[in-house]
Amino acid sequence: MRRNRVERLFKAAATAAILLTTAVSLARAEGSVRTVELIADKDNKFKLADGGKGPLVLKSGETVKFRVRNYFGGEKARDGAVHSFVVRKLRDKGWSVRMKEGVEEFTLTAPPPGNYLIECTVDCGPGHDDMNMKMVVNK
Ligand SMILES: [Cu+2]
Repeated sequence: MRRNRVERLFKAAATAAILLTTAVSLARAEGSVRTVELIADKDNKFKLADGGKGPLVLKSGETVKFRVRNYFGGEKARDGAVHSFVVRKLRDKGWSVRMKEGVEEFTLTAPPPGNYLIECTVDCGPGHDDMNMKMVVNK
């Protein structure tokens, strides 16, 4: 009888410890991801969340969760994309995302240090040819 209760208590404690460890590691994983908010605006310009024109500054190797608010700028592609988010040099690493109206989220890894250019490749309307934002990646 008494032994059963001790065993049960021990099991409960072990379960609690596992849950706690899981919660801590989840919190840690989330803490290492940086969220960057951008606007692909209706005037066909990329803007930082505060409306600034950039550059966007990242740290090489960091995990970046992009949250882009997309607004229709006069023209959209057949697939419904109103803008895209493309770094030509990094296309094969996932830096090529077509975006529809509303919020698009995607997670990427910051590349080696250097200067890059984020471009829109969708014919989005007036000003499209200059729709880009400089991106500086530091060590
Ligand atoms: Cu465009």
